[in-house]
Amino acid sequence: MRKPIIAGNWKMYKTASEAKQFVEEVNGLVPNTEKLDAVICAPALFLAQLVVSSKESALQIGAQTMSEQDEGAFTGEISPVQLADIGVKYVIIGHSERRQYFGETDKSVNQKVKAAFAHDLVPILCVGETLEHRENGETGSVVEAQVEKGISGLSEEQITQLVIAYEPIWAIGTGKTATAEDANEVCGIVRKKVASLYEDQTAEQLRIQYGGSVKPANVDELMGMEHIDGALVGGASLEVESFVKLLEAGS
Ligand code: G2H
Repeated sequence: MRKPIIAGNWKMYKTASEAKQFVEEVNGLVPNTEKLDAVICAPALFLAQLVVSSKESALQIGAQTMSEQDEGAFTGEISPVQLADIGVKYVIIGHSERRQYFGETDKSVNQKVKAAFAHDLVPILCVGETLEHRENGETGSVVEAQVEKGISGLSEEQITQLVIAYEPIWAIGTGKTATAEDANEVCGIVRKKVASLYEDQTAEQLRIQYGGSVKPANVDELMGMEHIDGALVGGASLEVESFVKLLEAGS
């Protein structure tokens, strides 16, 4: 049985005081940690404060990106060493917005995934196709290639700890959600691809999230699907009420 994981991705929203207030309100409302992993991936600026604010709760804190380097002259970057040092547990890697606006490639994404594991951070590796890919019938091949390149060089053990988020780019922040069947089909393709590269039981343990306009109204149906083990949630993770509803649905 795979443990469900609901992760909020706040993107570049909230002030420090709003972030602190959110976590303080959510702290007591996070369901039993045995049943679900609940994560908030906040702007880097607030991470240290939120780790402290969520110390007594099951809520875990994640970053939205990081450098693949441990340290050095890389102005503006944040390293996996620094994230791990302050108690961050998860890190989103290769979100489509990072690939689109910040030049991240499958190669750099793979380096970041490996760097995350090297410092005991759990990477949430994002993959997904554009609308054009989908209309051209290239969804499967595009996603398979992103997965294969993204996980290159990982051990069987690391695959069992990894989280892959399937996020069709056309469904991100648009209000359009893939149907649960379509999302499940692509998550199944992801698992099959991993099974072709690793042991079957390793692929069975891999957790795959769906992301793209997930909200309380559609989360049950998505989470009910065979290959969907959780959600990566942007907009609906910004309000306490809807985030808690998502956690309740996931547990
Ligand atoms: C996709 C998702 C979170 P939203 O980017 O990663 O955002 O739920 O707003 O579509």
